[in-house]
Amino acid sequence: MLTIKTGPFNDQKPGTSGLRKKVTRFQTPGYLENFVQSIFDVAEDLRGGTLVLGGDGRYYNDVAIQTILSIAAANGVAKSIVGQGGLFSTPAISNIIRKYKAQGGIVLSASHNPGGPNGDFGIKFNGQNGGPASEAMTNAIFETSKIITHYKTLQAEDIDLSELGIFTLGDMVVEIIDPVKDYAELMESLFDFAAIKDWTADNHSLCFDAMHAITGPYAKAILKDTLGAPDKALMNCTPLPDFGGHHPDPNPIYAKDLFDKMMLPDGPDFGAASDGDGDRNIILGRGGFVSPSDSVAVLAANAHLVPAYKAGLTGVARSMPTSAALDRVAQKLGIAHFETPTGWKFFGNLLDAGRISLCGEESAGTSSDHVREKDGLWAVLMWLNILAVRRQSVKEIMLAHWQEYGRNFYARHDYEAVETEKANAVMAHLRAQVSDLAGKGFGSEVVKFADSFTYHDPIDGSVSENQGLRVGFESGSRFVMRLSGTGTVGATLRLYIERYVQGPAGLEEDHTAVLEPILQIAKEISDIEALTGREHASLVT
Ligand code: G16
Repeated sequence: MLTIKTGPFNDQKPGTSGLRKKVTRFQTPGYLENFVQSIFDVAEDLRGGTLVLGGDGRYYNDVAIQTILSIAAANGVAKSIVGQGGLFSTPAISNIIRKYKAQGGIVLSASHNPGGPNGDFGIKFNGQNGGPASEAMTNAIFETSKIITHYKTLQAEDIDLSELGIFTLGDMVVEIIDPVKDYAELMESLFDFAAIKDWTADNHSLCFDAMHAITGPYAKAILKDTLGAPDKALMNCTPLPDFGGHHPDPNPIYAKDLFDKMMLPDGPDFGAASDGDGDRNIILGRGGFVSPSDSVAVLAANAHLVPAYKAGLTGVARSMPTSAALDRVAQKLGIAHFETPTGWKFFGNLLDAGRISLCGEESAGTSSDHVREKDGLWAVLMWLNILAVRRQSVKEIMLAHWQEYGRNFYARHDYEAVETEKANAVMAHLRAQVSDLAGKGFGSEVVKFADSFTYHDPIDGSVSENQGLRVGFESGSRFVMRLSGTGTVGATLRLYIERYVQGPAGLEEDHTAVLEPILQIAKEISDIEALTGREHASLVT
C-alpha cells in the first residue's frame, strides 16, 4: 500500500449532482484521487463494507474505475461490486446498493453532458439508501478535499473488467456482475409485462433512443428481448465513450432524429429517449412531446393502473421549478405533495420515510420509491403500462388530463455559458427586488408573492436556503430563476415560465404564445437581456 502526497483542490465543490468537470481536469495528477480519498475519509462505513462502482461508459470511465478500486482497497473496503465493463446506469447502481445492502456506491457520469477526451466527466457518491449523498455529507466531502494532503492507494495490476466473476485486489474482493440483470428483474416485478407485450403485438409501435449511452443494453434486454419490440424500435443502442460525438441529452435538439420520426404522420405510437447515465427520460407521442412536468402528473394520476402502485400513492413531490401540474393531481387524489429544491438528493428523506412514493422534476427526471435515483427506463415502462391498459394514444391521454385538471403551460429558457459575473449580476438584480414586488402590476398580471426559495426538510429539519428566486402572480402564473449546478462552462441561468389555464383554452396548441406575456415580464423584472448581453436563451425546452 502506498500513501501518496496530493495537494488540496479548491474547485471540488459538488454541484446539483456530484462533481462535474472537463475530462482534462480529472486527468490532473491527484485530482480524482483527492476527491475519492475524501469520500472514504467521510463515508467511514465503507471501511470493512461493500462499495458498488460503475458508470455510463464515457471516456475516462475505465481509467477512473481502476484508480478508485486501488484507493478502495487501500482504504479497507472489504468488497467492491462492479458492473461488467465498468458499466452501470445510475438507477441500476441505486438498485444494486439497496438489493445487496452495500454501504454506498460511486457513480461515474456527467449525465447528459458530452463525453470524449475534450468532454465532461463526473463522480458522485450515493449512500446506503441508494440515493445521492445528503447536503451535509456532500459538504463534508468538499471540506475534506480542501485540506487533505495524502491519499492511500494499492499498487497492483488492473482488474480485467470484461470478465464476470470474483477477483481480489489486495485484501478486497472485487465481484464483476452483469449490470443489466438485477435491474431487469426489478422492472419485471413492478410492471404488467404481459399487458405491454399484448399492446406491442397488437400493432402498436414504439421507438426508444439510447443516444449511444448507457441505456442501450438495458433497452435491448427489456424492450426487445423481453417485451418483443422489433430491432427497428431501438435507436443508437450501442454505448460509445463519446456518445457518437453528440450530447446524450434527450431534448428536441440533441434527440432530433427521434423527434423528427415522431412528428411523421405515420410515426410510431410512442417514443422515448434517455440520457448519458440513464436517469432522465423524455416521452413523445405521435405528433408531439410530453413536457416532463406534465409527464410526472400523468404518471401520478394513472399510477393505480400499474401493478406496483395499484394500492395508491402515499404522496408525491416535485422540485420547486417543476410546474404545479403534479400538485393538482395530488389534491384530487387527496394525498400529500411536497416542493423540494432542485437536486434528486432532496427526495431521499421523503422516500425513505414513506411520505412519498412518486416524484419528478422538470429536468426530465421521474421515479418512485423502487430506487433512490430518477429512472429513465422506469418512466418509459410506466407510460407503456398505462398505454397498454388505457388503449388510448399519448395525445388522447394528454388532452383528457388537461380537460380534467387544467393545464400548466410551461417552458424553460436556458442561458448557457454566460460569464459567471454577468450571471451573478442577474441573480443579484432580481434578488434585490423580490421583497418589494408583491402587489405590483405588470400588464394584466399582479405579483402575489416573490421570494428566494428556502426548503425546510420535514424529516430531518435541515434548512437549504437560496434555492432559486420565484415570482408568483395572482393568476397562478409564475416565473423562477436560478443558476444551474450542473454546467461545466461559465454559468447557466435557467428561467422557468409557467401559466395555468383552465377549460378549452388549455388545449391551445401554440404554447409559446400562451407563455409570452409572462416571459416578457420576467425579462423586464430581471433585466436579463441587458445584464447578459443576450437577446435570447440558448435553449428553450
Ligand atoms: C441533476 C440532478 C437533478 C437536477 C438536474 C438539473 O440531474 O440530479 O435533480 O434537476 O441535475 O440541475 P441544474 O438545473 O442545477 O442544472 P442529472 O441528470 O444531470 O444528474
